[in-house]
Amino acid sequence: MREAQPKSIFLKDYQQPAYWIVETGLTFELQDGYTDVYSRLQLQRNQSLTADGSLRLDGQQLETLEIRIDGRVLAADEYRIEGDSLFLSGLGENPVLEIHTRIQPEQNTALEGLYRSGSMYCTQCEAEGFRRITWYLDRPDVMSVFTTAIVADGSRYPVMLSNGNCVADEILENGRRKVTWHDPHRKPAYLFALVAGDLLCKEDTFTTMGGRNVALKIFVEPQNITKTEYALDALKRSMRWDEEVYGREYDLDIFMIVAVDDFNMGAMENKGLNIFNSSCVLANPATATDAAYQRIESIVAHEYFHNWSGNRVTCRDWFQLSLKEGFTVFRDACFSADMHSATVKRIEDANIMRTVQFAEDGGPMAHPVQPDSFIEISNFYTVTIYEKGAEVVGMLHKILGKDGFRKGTDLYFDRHDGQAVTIYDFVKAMEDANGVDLTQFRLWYKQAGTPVVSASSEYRGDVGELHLTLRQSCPDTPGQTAKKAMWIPVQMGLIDSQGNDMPVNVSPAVNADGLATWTASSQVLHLTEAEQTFVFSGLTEKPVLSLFRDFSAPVRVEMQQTDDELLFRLQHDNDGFNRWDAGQRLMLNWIAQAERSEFELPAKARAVLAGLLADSTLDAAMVSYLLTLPSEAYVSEFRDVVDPQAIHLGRKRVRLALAMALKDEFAACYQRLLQHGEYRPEPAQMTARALKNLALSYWCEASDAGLNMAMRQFETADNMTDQMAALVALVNSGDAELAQRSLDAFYQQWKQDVLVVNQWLSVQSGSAETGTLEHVSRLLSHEAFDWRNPNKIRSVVGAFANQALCNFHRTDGAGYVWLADAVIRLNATNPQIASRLLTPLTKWRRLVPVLSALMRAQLERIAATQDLSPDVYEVVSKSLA
Ligand code: 0A1
Ligand code: ZN
Repeated sequence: MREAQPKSIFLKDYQQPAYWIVETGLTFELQDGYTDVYSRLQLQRNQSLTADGSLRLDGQQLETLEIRIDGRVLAADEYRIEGDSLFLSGLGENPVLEIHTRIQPEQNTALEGLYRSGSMYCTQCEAEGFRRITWYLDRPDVMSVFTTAIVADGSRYPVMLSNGNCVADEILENGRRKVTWHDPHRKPAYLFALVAGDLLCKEDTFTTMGGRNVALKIFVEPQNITKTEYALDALKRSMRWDEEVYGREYDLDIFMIVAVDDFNMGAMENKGLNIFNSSCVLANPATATDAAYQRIESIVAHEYFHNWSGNRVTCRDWFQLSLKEGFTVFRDACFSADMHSATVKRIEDANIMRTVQFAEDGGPMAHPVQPDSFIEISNFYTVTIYEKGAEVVGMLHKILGKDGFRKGTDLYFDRHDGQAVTIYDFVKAMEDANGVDLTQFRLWYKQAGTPVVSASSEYRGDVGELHLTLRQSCPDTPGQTAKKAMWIPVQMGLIDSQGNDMPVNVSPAVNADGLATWTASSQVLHLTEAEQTFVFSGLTEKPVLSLFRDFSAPVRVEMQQTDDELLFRLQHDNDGFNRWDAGQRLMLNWIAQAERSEFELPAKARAVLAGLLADSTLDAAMVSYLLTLPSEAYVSEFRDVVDPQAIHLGRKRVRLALAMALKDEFAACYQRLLQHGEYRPEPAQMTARALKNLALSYWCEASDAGLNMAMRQFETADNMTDQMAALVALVNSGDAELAQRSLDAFYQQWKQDVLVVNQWLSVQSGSAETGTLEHVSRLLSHEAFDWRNPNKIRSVVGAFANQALCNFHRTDGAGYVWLADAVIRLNATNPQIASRLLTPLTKWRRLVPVLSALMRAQLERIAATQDLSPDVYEVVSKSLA
């Protein structure tokens, strides 16, 4: 373990800075091997503090060449550098600070600050990357107007970009080119960006609702210029949607997107200059799957929406991260729901919550949507901050209704435009705009852990009443016990024997605090106490309960329903999300049963599933989800003790039983949905392909005819969705020789295309059949692999540890050793990625004892490694605590 352990930072310690930075002038001299950065900061003493003229600035891995205050060069004894801090003293009210630093983008493998990706320079400054560029007050509440000059060899870097508008472009006496950008909007340093490279640009324009003409530009490496159309289209649709749904207009004359191959995350919302992981922006039909198209659409929208939720109104400190992320994920989710199917989007989001977020909430890294403390902020770009944060905003939407919610966001944007604010301010705007008290609701931001709601009901036929008792509790999480009851919106319905919703008359009308218990317009029951009983009256028959429709709250629901009731709801529930939920519960029961003995699909269930497959009036994408078994990770979240090998076996048996029992139906469904004509990434075609390829995957498992069809589809497909689906089917066919032959052919066809090759890597690493330890180890020395590229690491190491659970959880523990080796290696080069890869190892406590001990031993080995980064240290130490 390291000598001086990194320290936690606490929300309660927040203090305003001693100085503000009114203006920031930057000049970057890009040279081979190093970059000189000249900054000129116009400071202003913070009047609200009794500051004494001393100041601490943040900096990391900087070579400090000169510091001037008000034009005077400081002698070495006039400032102090200690670790990552620069201390200055004796500053006046409005000093000008000029600093010359030298940095080495070429050596920057952490991909934070200024770094090289291929032949270009780019930046990533969120959360604390700017301090790797120059000494600064690198915190989101310090907002400044930036002017940035880039000086470089114009022939090698014809494109030089930064935030805002280009205000000058000149050739210097020495022949180098200097391009200057000015961003009129005050912003924190985390939104700063710079790009320089030999890039091509795809252009378009957008006219805003106020009549402003905006130039839209996507910059890519030349070979990718044919992959920009869809992102541009998604961008225009996002801009229009934000005007229509939130009344938000874009505010600069230019909006730019740049695609880079080496990027730690998906994308970044830098003001006017979004930088994207190339996998989240580039697509054409031959190389991108429908899933990739949809990911691109939602990430383009997400980053664009940040222009208001994040940039115009930003975060006071990083404990408020979900203020921008939760809200923006909610916004992009509604956008995707509007572009495609709202039900399907809800299913996908609930699936992530249950598979990944509930796991986080139940593990050692559990934290509230507004954390109280952290060691390394990079570790807090989590599903809790993003997805649970979005769910919390979604509950506000459910509680306030569409119009009330919009009143709240209008007030929030108006009130706080240009400010760095808190989650409290966001909720306050919702309260003030609607005249409601959300004090109890705020607990959703403060309490970690997944609440459990258990439901029990009793039907009293003689009086036509159903008595429903709901109890809520929330498990202890690290540092938090004895949680209070939360405000949980329960969207619900009562279904009669014909499958119709019955009228709801509920009492009592108000709870102990006088709050209404039922909102008829949204069909929401408000659970606000630890235990509440609701009486539904006027019932002419015993209803089937449908609770938490539309996944109305991020909770675990415990409710006894028989397999027959579940099957009934799978068939009849008027809420598409709950049809899926009922089906998943049923399948969980089947999997548990199949772990113990051979499984045969019950005749009744067979009939219902066959009916779904044949029903062409249903949304095909929804049907494909209804027929998809819960993943092994999903199943694990419903177990107290996890035995990955047993779950794998149970799931495999159920899958085979479904495939065999519905063989003819799958074949017919596949044939019915075969598409002719040109591929287009549009909703109607996408949903049909989703179901067609699901049918193919089952059909393959049941018969040679299906397998032959997969081979044909693999060879003849004119689009990646179909080719990839066929490849996955062949890889998982159980015929090792066929799998390898298909993988080889695919690689030969696509080895020139990095993004396709990454998909090829992840298909094999993530497969139970091919993703063996021996195989993934060989992939690490394949020409297509590169330890410096996060996408490739995710495709091989991430896919192995998160998807092929039976391989990762080998009973000899070798999978854990292998992952720990990867983490230790990456700790030295890219701590953010190292730390993210650790997640599967944090789950050791719930595993069966033998595996648990083996996994823990690997965490201990990592903990004992020299020079652990704060990122890895935090996750490992919290996991072992
Ligand atoms: N704000 C970005 C996410 C992001 C965060 C950190 C990064 O680098 C460490 C990069 C991107 C978003 O929400 O899209
Ligand atoms: Zn975001």
